[in-house]
Amino acid sequence: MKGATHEVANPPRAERAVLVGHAGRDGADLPRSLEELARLADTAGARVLGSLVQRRGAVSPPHFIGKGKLTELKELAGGLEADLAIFNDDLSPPQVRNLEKALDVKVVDRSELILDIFARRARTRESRLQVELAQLQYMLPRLTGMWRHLERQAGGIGTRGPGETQLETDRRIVRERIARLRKELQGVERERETQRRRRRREFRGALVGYTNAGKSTLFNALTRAQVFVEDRLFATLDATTRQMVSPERRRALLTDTVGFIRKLPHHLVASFHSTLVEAVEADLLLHVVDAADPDFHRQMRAVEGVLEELLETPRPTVLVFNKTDLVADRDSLAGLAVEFPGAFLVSARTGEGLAALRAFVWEQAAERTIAATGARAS
Ligand SMILES: Nc1nc2c(ncn2[C@@H]2O[C@H](COP(=O)(O)OP(=O)(O)OP(=O)(O)O)[C@@H](O)[C@H]2O)c(=O)[nH]1
Ligand SMILES: [Mg+2]
Repeated sequence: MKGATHEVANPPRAERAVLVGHAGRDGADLPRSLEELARLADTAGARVLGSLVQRRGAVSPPHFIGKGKLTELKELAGGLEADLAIFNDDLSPPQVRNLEKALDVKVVDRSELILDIFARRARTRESRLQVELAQLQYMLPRLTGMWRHLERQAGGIGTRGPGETQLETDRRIVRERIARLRKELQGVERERETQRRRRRREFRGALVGYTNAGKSTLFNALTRAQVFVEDRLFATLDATTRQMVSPERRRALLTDTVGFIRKLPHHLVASFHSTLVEAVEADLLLHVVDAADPDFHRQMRAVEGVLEELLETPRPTVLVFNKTDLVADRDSLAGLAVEFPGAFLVSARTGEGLAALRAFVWEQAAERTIAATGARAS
């Protein structure tokens, strides 16, 4: 991160943000989705001061929201002295420009916000390359859009010179950088491949799930590792793999991965593709769900959606409902067991249910060893 030491000495003032949602996009999901947007904004370092929702009508092309809502938003942002309006949906490049002009504040959409968080959180060389690649790909059509816009606005003979050339140059620079990043990433992937080959013979499990479900906490509990855990979104960006050792000294590998979220920016999934695929191509996926989150059904569907996008063939998956210590109502836990037979109910924090989960992993590992030996024998 540039100027990191500077930031510590002189922390920047948090940006003041208002959130904007459109029921036309999220429907009944909107309140939850906006709550999540507020958490994302907080994770990105903004202070959320208010929000505005368009409940009726279709998405309108010039400003995404309708005229009346636009006026309302301008008043709200002005009254709160906001620097920033964060939209819960992806905006087209012209929409961003129109909105910034009308509102006189910076406008950011959901994808851009998530990309920003990833950029702040990326620590290893690989994740930095991946995030930068995603950001540039997100930016590229926006540069193009700006260029088209200028062309249209200025128009005519004699106005197509320097402006167009400059933007063409920008696009070329971005494209070249994208090509270079891709190459560097291929290099990193080759290094991984060597590691992967070495690990192929061992039983591998991978923790997947919605962001903040408690994957890293569970990972630490199961492997006694010290992976970073935080009550914020996207605490983990890099896949980490550690050994699990059974009482009989049997070994298996467990991988902790980046969390998923609904409307995960497409470019991010694309650039993290190799890391994610490697992680989720495990012998067993442990889908970790935050049992204490009232929204967990939707979160599960979002995770399943990303997994489908990543995997050609589904992997053996077991559901792990975590944070049972936060579910005061024991009946609802019993309900979960009925609704999802075969799922594990655990608390990574208190250790409740972990013994059964461990036993299951070892059982699976043993079965696979038998199957593999059998296959070799035949
Ligand atoms: N009460 C309780 N809190 C938990 C439990 N497991 C995790 N947490 C908390 O939930 C928050 C998120 O935990 P993480 O382990 O970072 O979650 P994650 O799924 O790895 O999140 P990302 O890396 O952001 O995707 C932290 O504040 C944890 O302390 C649990 O079993 N009970
Ligand atoms: Mg994590």
